[in-house]
Amino acid sequence: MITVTRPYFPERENFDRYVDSIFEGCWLTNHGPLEQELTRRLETYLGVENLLLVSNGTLALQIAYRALGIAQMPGQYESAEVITTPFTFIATASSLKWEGMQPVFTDIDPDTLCLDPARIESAITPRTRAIVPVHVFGNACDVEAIDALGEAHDLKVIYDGAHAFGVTYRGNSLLSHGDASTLSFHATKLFHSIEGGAIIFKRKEDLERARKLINFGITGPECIEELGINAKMNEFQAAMGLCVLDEIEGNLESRALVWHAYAQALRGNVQLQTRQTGASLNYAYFPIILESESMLLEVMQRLQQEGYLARRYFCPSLESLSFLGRPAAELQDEDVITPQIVHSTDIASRILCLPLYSGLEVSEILGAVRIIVNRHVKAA
Ligand code: T4K
Repeated sequence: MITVTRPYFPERENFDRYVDSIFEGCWLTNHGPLEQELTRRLETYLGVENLLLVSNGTLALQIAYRALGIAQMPGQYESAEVITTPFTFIATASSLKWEGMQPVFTDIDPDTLCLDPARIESAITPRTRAIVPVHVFGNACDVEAIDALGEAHDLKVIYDGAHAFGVTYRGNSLLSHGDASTLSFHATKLFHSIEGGAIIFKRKEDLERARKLINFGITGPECIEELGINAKMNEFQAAMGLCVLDEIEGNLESRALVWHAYAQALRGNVQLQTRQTGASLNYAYFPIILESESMLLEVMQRLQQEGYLARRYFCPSLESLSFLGRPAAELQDEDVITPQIVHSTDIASRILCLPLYSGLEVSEILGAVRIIVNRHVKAA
């Protein structure tokens, strides 16, 4: 079966060398030498400063909220609101709710699939503390417009860049926008450390605070400065990250072949995500948007019959999940705004991500392409 993705497995001898160094050094976690090396190398590779490695991309978001002071702390303030997109993986919104904040969903641009900046301003209330946009499938958000809104309304901006590893925008790292950007290094990502993630802060002081928070708030042998959690990356995660980074160029080249083969065969036959001008491609995902949900279900079934497991990223649109909604009492409040979501619901019902990973042969995807094109031609 050709699955939607497959983890990148680096050269075994390279991984063994890093693992040998772990055994020799007798150091497994808590800011070990490989974690430090990976931090330095990622800062260089990505062209960023103030990068903090953490144990996964969900905790990266949660720690960023805490370090920037927007997460609700008991008794501090009630019902902090954060504007975010409903068209994303559940972790973007659940991390907010988990931290005691209320996600307020505003609609996406139906072409780029990212948060539409024009819809953000009318959703801002006195309770709004931040904006959490997502670079969906590695496509850059309209960062200029969103950063400007954050500044104008004194809101923190945290970009969920889980899909945006290595993406540049107008020559600089896309991840250098906002007060912070987060990454996921989950096994299914183009760069991974089995599980893992990172936060890239604009300001050094936020990085330093976050460094404390991921280690229980501890700053010295007998010094616990504030409430923290355990969100550290361990040495085996860092070893995998280093090996995957060693081979990142080949990984990207292999993905690019598949991505461009899909694009060439499908452009004009089926709707594709509109890429942001000035942003580079990282070949993380290949989504297609079909004409209707019934056509999507039919295409998915035909693909599965032929051995292709495409996935409905992202479905459902998150505003439909009642556990992310407001408590009933809050809905009575006069200043509560519930923006209308049209595009995200529509796109979520008819979008499909095709198999894409390093090592997938172009010849292996041709069957999938044929099924999609034939179905489209029949429908037209
Ligand atoms: N923000 C955004 C925008 C995100 O997309 C994500 C994660 C996060 C935040 C949170 O980051 P993390 O806390 O996860 O670091 C997968 C990933 O688990 C998840 O990391 C990712 N986004 C999401 C988009 O995709 P599932 O539920 O689709 O994973 P799963 O287990 O169904 O795997 C997908 C395919 O990969 C399978 O068909 C088989 C293949 N696979 C998977 C694994 C784990 C393998 O072949 N081998 C493997 O070891 O969520």
